[in-house]
Amino acid sequence: MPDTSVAIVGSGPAGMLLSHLLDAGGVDNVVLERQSRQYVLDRIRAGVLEWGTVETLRDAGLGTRMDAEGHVHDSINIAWRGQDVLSIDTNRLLGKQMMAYGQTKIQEDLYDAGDVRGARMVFEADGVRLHDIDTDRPSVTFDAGAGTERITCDFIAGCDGFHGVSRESIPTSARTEYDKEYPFGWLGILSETPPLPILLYANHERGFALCSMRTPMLSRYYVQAPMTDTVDDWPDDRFWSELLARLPRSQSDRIVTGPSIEKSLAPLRSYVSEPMRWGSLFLAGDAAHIVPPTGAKGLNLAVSDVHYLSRAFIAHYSGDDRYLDRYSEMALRRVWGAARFSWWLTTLLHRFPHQTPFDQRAQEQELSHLAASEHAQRAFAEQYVGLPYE
Ligand code: RFL
Ligand code: PHB
Repeated sequence: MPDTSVAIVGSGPAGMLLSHLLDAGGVDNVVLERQSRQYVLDRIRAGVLEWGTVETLRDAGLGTRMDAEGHVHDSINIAWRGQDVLSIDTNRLLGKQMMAYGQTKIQEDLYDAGDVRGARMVFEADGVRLHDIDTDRPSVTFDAGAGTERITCDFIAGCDGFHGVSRESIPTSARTEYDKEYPFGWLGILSETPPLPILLYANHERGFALCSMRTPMLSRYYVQAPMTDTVDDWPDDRFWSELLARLPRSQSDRIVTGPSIEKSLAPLRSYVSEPMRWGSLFLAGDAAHIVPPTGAKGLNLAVSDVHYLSRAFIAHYSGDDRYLDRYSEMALRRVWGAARFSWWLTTLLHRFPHQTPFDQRAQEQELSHLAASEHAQRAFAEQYVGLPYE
């Protein structure tokens, strides 16, 4: 008998949600996390959930605090030329909304639920290694005090993010990588100020900007910045004046500024590694793919991967391997939809090095067309709110 059915590497949203759903489906699992619990909780990341994510969390019994504290968005707003603001009302167009609820809180909810159900989680598991993934008796080892501990299992779920070990355990000859780096990053701040009530993306000659929220007294803002900058190049005064300069007056006049309580610079990248299964190893979330944050898709893709993967493992233990065999192709269909949309929106809204006045006008024309065409808005809305699960 193996020590567990599924060894899960990584306790981010993908790993912890998978553990939660497997427990609910009666499938034994162990989670190994390289960092401490507090370290994972302190990472500031995503903020906008697709409705499919909201419903997955609710169905898993993880929706109570999200429903009490989350903020429902009916629209996505895009500004350009420092004047026009287009509101794409996804609720009117499609009857679908989004939820502003921080990844930090989802992570807390998942750990708290793990404590309640007695989840087996190992934090600060150094030197995790995957073994025999091309057999049906794989194992995972990690450094444990005096020596090495080994966990044997039926399957390994690689939920260890972009810099994890799982993807790299698949022979390079067996996978194809699709990669695109962007020549800028996002400088993000959190500030204890009342946010704009709307989610607002801005295309501007000075560069992209985004206004988002966490709670009624916690705002999240981003500006495009060169990756050669550091956060020290961006004292609060510079950040606020740059943010305000990139927004139309109608919006910048409503922004309440204040000291930042967090500031970080994140690179933008599109990356997909195929297939998402190799033998007994299944990848989910950022371990298999990265999207630039412009479409707010990364966390949502992690949740849809885990939706497919948990269903596949649970069905396997009732003698049905249909979903397991099709996991990679099913998950990748949604991944590529989001990868394309995130790339397109990044290209539309950012200022690229060597961008000419022609390029700028072409971006603005595409936004004007979006404003004029309900068909174009529907196509945008359909992708922003998230493609349906299969
Ligand atoms: P994570 O969250 O990176 O978790 C992986 C976990 O694995 C651990 N790990 C290991 N554990 C054991 N052994 C090893 N060798 C290990 N190596 C790594 C790590 O410590 C970590 O705890 O991946 P996961 O679970 O796949 O979740 C993905 C999301 O975190 C990510 O896609 C989103 O944050 C992306 N993202 C957004 N997604 C959205 O859906 N909506 C958004 O609004 C949104 N905004 C964002 C974002 C990401 C951002 N940054 C910082 C890149 C905004 C930003 C600025
Ligand atoms: C955020 O609130 O952090 C956020 C919102 C929208 C995005 C990316 C990040 O596209």
